[in-house]
Amino acid sequence: MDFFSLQKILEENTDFIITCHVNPDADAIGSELAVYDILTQIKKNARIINYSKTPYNLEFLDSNKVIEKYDPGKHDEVIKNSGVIILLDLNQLSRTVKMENAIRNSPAIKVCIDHHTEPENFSEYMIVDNQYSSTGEIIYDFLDKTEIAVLNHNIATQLYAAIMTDTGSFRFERTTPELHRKVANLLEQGVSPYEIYDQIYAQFNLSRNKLLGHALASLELSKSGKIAYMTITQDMLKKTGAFESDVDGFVNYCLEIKGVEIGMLFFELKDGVKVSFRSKLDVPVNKLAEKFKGGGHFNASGTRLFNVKLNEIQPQIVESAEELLRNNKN
Ligand SMILES: [Mn+2]
Repeated sequence: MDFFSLQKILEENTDFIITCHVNPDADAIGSELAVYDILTQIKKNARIINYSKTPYNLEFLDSNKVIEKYDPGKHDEVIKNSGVIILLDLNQLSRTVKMENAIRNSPAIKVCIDHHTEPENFSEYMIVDNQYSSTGEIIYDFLDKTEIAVLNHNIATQLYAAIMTDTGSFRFERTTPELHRKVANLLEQGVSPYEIYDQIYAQFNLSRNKLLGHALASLELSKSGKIAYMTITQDMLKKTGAFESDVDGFVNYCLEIKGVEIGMLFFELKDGVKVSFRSKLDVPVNKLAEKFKGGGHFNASGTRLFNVKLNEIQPQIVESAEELLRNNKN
């Protein structure tokens, strides 16, 4: 679908639901709030309903507290009766966890705007392009091309937060001259890079940094020395009082070791294991995630495995990562 077809859908409908993936990041939350502002500007009814609670370091983005946490009793009817459901920063309906059935069964038009690989084709209205740095950048282009609404200070803040975080503060591969030109236009709206960075990355609870200490202490290197991995257990969470969302970004420390090409974070869930993969430029860790029922981007991916034990799955995944590196050299 192109931007003008999307514009038409927004203009021709009245009631909208906006949602994103489980454990939302700033790209998800910022994109939602930007789309919400656009819809509000063109006098539409919009609600943001998310499966997960907003992480506390992103709450400043939702200063009017419009994001609702999913409650089946309250929201299943709303999802059923809405005209359009806009899904952001995800391209598989299962990423909405317990909202999936309500969304799948709703007769609403489903619009998907995303930049991940391997989309599930659940709708004819999809803008999915993994050449984009972030979902926020797609929203930027949509606004820029269609001029459906005004790029105001709030939208600029949301999109800046989305783009800054998904580019690793403007260092990942999709950080292009064009992207910087777009971001310059966001800054023209008076957005403060210092303030947004500070809110997202420098206002954590002490418990999060204590957990980071445990994570760093758990670091191990694989035989080849090219894979570094850390492990977070439920016990560490309990000890420190940190949240699952606090581990966002920890995995990047694995790549900050000389000679390491793949970084992995193993997070023990109550009923399984969550694994995050990161890699240096030419190593496709999306392949690794796909091998273990997950997905994502070339350099950043992940998976959730249920009914497996950490100590059993960890050596298997480390070995698969070694294999990927061996094959990648050929
Ligand atoms: Mn994203």
